[in-house]
Amino acid sequence: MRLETIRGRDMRSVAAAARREFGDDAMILHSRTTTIESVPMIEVVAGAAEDVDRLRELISPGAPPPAPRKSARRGPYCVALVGPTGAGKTTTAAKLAVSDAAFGRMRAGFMTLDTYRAGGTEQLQAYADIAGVPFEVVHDRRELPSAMRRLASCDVVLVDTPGRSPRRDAMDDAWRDIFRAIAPDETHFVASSTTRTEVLATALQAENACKPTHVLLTKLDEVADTAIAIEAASTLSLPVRWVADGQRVPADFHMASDMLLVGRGQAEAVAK
Ligand SMILES: Nc1nc2c(ncn2[C@@H]2O[C@H](COP(=O)(O)OP(=O)(O)O)[C@@H](O)[C@H]2O)c(=O)[nH]1
Ligand SMILES: [Mg+2]
Repeated sequence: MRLETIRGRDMRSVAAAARREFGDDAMILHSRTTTIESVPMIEVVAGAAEDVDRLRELISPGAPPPAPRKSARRGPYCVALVGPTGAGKTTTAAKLAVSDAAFGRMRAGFMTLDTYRAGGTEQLQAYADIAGVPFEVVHDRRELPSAMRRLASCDVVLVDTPGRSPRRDAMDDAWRDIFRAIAPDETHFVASSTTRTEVLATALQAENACKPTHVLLTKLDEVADTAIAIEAASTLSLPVRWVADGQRVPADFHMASDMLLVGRGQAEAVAK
């Protein structure tokens, strides 16, 4: 799949350039205004129609964040975050708990399995205190049932994890054992947009055992070119519901479709 970032003075000229590049069925996935040496410019990410359609499916909001399936048996809806250390999992968990783009008015709770890294629990505890969100630390599988009972009044539980340790060791096995017992309803592979796509693909493979259901791209603010994030979504081939573009909780958190796609009508009008 090939996408191109095309810049020009106005939409007409970038659309013409997109058609030269991809033929008459060129489509525009994303557009924004930018300035280059103080000159206002339109920047678009364009591709062939079939590629753009496939990406739209991956990035479309799809079903809204699911209604919690609360029952005595199932308990709160569990959304887990996995992925490399430093990708933004803990910050994103905090955003998910309080952002309107996530679960709206649903009552969220935190659970962390990040118990052996220095500062692992404190970071999320601090967010929990500020937001008034219940917080549970689980060191061991045997602690899980009681932690879940204490979170039973929540609609959704956000599960933070340590990320893969460089060596796959006993610590790694310990949290993965708890993770399997939780069996989250959704598992988002949290990935920094600044990481090269090949490296992300390997990191995703390393998390296979956690069965990721989505990709959540962070640090969009640190990439100059949105096409990079869009290509990462394409390579990882999992749906992308949410993205993050900064450190502010929860302001820098959005629906992926709002950040990465232009409206379909607009895209088609542009491509004509
Ligand atoms: N620029 C930027 N920084 C972020 C973003 N998300 C998280 N961070 C920062 O990245 C660093 C690591 O985040 P953290 O949540 O601790 O990552 P974790 O190890 O995956 O839990 C922190 O300094 C965060 O403030 C983002 O979207 N943009
Ligand atoms: Mg963390």
